Amino acid sequence: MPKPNYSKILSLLSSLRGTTLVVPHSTADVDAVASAVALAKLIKATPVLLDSPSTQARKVLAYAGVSLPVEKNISSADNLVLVDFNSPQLAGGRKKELLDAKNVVCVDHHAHSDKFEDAVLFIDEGKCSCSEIILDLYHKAGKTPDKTTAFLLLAGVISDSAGFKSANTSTFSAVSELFSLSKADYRQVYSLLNYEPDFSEKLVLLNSVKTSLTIRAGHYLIGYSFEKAFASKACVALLSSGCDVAFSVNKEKGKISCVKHSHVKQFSVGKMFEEYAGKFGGSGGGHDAIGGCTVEPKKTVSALNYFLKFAFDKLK
Ligand SMILES: [Mn+2]
Repeated sequence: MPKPNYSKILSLLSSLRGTTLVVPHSTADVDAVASAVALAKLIKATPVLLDSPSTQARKVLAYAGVSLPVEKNISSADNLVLVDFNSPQLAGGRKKELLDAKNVVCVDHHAHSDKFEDAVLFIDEGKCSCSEIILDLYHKAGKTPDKTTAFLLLAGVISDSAGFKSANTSTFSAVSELFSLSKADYRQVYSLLNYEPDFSEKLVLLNSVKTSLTIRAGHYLIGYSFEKAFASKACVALLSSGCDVAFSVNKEKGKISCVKHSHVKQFSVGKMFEEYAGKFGGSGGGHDAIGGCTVEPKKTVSALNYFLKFAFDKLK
């Protein structure tokens, strides 16, 4: 993948004519809503949602005093800038409208095998959050995010780096800049992002550990379990309980998620799904340590077996 050219994408975004909506993925998380609000401010566009955001994103927006409307009429805009996603798979029930839109630009940090075909894609996989990409666009434009925008971007970086677990060196300079611009208090941001999970979530996570199956591959343990919700958190629960690689599987929907510990260097989760989900009639992608795919529901178990064997062969 060529090195992302920030000057080029900034001049393209700044030269968009007519009305522009900045749109995060379906069930937008903190990184996605922060990126939408901040980028819209930078390029004088309007941030909107496809549907209601995640609980965490709702809390962060409310704390920051920012409200984002759900836009019913996406197709009336001249341009769409999609943030924190580049695949129609992440558009939820609004997939068709986005596929039909004319001028689409994606600004993202994820790899995905099923990308918007006619869109201009700007993907910096080196960033652990889309918020860091947006901050770099501010730098390129010679602008400084205001206090509220800096706070949102800060929350975006902290939440998408999973509390710095997937951070890299440049994440810390971004975070230090955003702390001083937002004058935010770390404990306050931390407690905002680490709310008490609701009861159903606690039950799902405990059950995922209780019912998980494990495979030994050399010194490593690969765990998997079947859930209908909280997939990536269920994987993290397995990692905290001793697994090195964890899968969470939703058979009804054909969804497989995977998270691995950062000490597992033998393969990239995102690349694995990007490359092989197509064998099972689906698509997928993600990052080095976290990713997911959606396959034909009746092929879920064969896909799971394939990915378990893939991880086993890399680790044994
Ligand atoms: Mn993100």
